[in-house]
Amino acid sequence: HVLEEDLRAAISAQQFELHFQAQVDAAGHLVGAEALLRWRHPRDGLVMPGSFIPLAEETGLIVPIGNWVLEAACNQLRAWQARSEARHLTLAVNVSARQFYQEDFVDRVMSGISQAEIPPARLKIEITESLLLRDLLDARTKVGTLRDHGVRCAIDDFGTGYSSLSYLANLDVAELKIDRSFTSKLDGADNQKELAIVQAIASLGRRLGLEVCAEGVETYAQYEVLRAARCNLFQGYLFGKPVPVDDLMPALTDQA
Ligand code: G
Ligand code: G
Ligand code: MN
Ligand code: NA
Repeated sequence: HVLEEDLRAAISAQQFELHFQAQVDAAGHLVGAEALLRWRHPRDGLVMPGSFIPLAEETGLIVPIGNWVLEAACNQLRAWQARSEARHLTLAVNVSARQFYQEDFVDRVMSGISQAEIPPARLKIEITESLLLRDLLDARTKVGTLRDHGVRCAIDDFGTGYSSLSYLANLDVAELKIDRSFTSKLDGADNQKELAIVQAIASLGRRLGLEVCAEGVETYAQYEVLRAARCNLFQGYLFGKPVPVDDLMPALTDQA
């Protein structure tokens, strides 16, 4: 059981790290990754976000933790920029409502980018539908300002929250991430509804000029269905679990 004081200690002891899950294109080429937070606990080993993010949100500690995530992501992008084989990779970070609605959130993002001297288009911000619901006006301003600076936002777990299609008309988001609850049923016998939903999201996204990422791709059959639906990014255990950076692109670390 995680306590607030444990979490505070973890921040000052710098016990957080990022793992990376590959994102590939329709040809199976690595095009980017999602950064996923882990807590390297001195006694309990690797602690997953489900065990501490809720408390971090409740206590507000998600703000300093999230700021660390942003900075670490920018630093990783900086390292990739120095390698010709990795220079094209994008990195997506998850952002909690509490962090996103801080007054200085956009400034934080932009100062992380400028300190790391990375192209803003390499960083993506993942937000959820429920986050948008909290203050649509502020969200719209923040998403728009980020986009003006070249930073793209993705709607995570798309289709599972209180989806309002008007978000898509009113927010300058760049990507939809189809929730894995749809993906996981695509190769089952009774897949008609999920298939229709995925095809509709993908074609809506295309018509709106958005990227469409399918999450939770575990089988080749799912990948084929999603490619046929014309999703353009794919993420899931088929391509790799979240791993430390050195395991994301082994070819990259061999040399150096
Ligand atoms: O693999 P996984 O257990 O890592 O991730 C579980 C959930 O934790 C994800 O759905 C994601 O939304 C959340 N999460 C992962 N990393 C972060 C992070 O850096 N910040 C926030 N706010 N949430 C994260
Ligand atoms: O941010 P988001 O809620 O999408 O977090 C991704 C979560 O989904 C992480 O916990 C990650 O470990 C998990 N995940 C990623 N790919 C797969 C997959 O192919 N199958 C399953 N079951 N979970 C996955
Ligand atoms: Mn995510
Ligand atoms: Na998701």
